[in-house]
Amino acid sequence: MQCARISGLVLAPLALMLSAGCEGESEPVDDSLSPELGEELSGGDTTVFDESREAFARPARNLDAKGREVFALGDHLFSRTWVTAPASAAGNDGLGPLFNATNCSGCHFKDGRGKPPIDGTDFVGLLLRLSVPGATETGGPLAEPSYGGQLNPFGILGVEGEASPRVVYEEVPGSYEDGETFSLRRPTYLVEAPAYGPLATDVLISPRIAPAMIGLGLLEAIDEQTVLSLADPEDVDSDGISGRPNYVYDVTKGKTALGRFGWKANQPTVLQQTAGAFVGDLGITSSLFEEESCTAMQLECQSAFSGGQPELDESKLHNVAYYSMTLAVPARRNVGDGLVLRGRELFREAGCGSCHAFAITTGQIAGHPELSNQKIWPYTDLLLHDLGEGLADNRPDYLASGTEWRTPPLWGIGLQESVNKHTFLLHDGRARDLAEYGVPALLVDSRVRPNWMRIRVGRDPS
Ligand code: HEC
Ligand code: HEC
Ligand SMILES: [Ca+2]
Ligand SMILES: [Ca+2]
Ligand SMILES: [Ca+2]
Repeated sequence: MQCARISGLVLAPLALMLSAGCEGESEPVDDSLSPELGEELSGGDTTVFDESREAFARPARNLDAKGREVFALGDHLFSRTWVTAPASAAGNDGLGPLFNATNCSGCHFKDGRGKPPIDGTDFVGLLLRLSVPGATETGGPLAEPSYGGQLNPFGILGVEGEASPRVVYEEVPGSYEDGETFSLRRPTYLVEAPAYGPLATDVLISPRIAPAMIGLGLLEAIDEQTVLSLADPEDVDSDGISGRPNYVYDVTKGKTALGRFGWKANQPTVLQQTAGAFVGDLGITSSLFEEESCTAMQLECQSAFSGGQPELDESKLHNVAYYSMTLAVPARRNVGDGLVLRGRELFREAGCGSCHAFAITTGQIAGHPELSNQKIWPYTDLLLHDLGEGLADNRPDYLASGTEWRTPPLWGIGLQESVNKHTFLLHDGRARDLAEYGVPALLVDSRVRPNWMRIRVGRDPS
């Protein structure tokens, strides 16, 4: 993240609170502020102290030796390249027939965040979820009839990739109250050269960037009751914030469960998200999702070689899920720094913490003593919030409407630039830097704006 002057008087310290690490700023600071006990331990005892490019790639600090072995096995599977079946090394094949990438780290590069594609480059790191209006019997989005629930740009030999997606950005100018101008990007997605006929005329497209992989097991370890205690769907306390839970289908339990993962809290567990990524992004089946994602139109896809029934055995699936759950959160830096503390106060006063919740204590999670009963600082409530038309994808996902998004955790976000060499933020990567995430964050839906505009930042869009 950059340390340059950020537009508006307030964003700079806010940015610093999240990114921490700029030096040489000369703003007056309030000496009475001090960090809370353990505030730097974003992930409790799991927290690692690492600011390097590997900051998102470490196992939980308190993980025992046995856990570290499983972590290492999962790590290998997360970054290895999968190949087409049949391959000489049985158990390592099954890529495709349709896919988005050949390994998990192709999108979650260095266990961090994907980079939105620039025109002319391969469309990885960002994927397009597809559906048509309506819902399945379990309440999920209804897949687009010819292309399924996700656009897969690539196919194995003999199977055509689904299309060539592209994104074009429009610059939308705006200005702050002090007259300084800014420009925000508004993306439009084009699905060019569709190989299986035209897309449904009422197709709904949700662009989603690959999020960082840190601290996911801790988020799963938060008791459902704790999440629900942060919800206020009818805004009974009239503070303008009305977070509500998503409820989604849990395949293993065979019933509905609280949604926690994905940009719309559309997945209940890391295990299900992992199995979903294997089949949806790589084309690799597992016990949770035994069917390849070929639609009725995709005949070559249906008759392609399989890498096994299922392709991924149970222990491999378990190891990758375990890895995904135990990637550590790096510590917050410079928590005692005057500017950082001032940023924290502004963050609080502006009401950011009403959604990006401060400290939460995890509950008990089976098989993971290292994640249980930890005081963590995730800066998320895991709830859905209506952010208005500007950020809408207009594609419902279980209970999430077309304008709702799950509050993303902010832990570690200041290290994104070191790890991923870019500063793009938000669900589709449209925000190019600090100032741009600040602006959309402040220009949301009028129902939430009045409260957290108590500090007057940015321009009123109306
Ligand atoms: C094509 C890019 C891509 C690939 C490849 C990919 N992912 Fe993801 N991943 C995403 C996107 C996009 C999301 C957000 C999904 C959503 O919002 O529905 C995500 C979300 C996740 C999450 C939940 C994170 C969170 O904060 O909610 C986990 C866990 C995950 N992926 C694991 C994996 C694993 C394991 C693999 C390899 C089997 C993998 N991913 C491969 C793009 C990718
Ligand atoms: C009403 C709840 C709410 C409030 C209040 C709120 N946010 Fe957010 N924030 C969200 C949601 C939801 C997103 C995801 C939006 C998206 O991806 O399109 C988000 C995204 C972000 C992101 C980008 C995260 C990422 O992973 O890309 C940052 C940074 C951020 N908010 C900071 C702030 C700051 C600073 C404030 C206070 C000025 C604030 N937010 C207030 C709900 C909120
Ligand atoms: Ca396959
Ligand atoms: Ca597809
Ligand atoms: Ca409220």
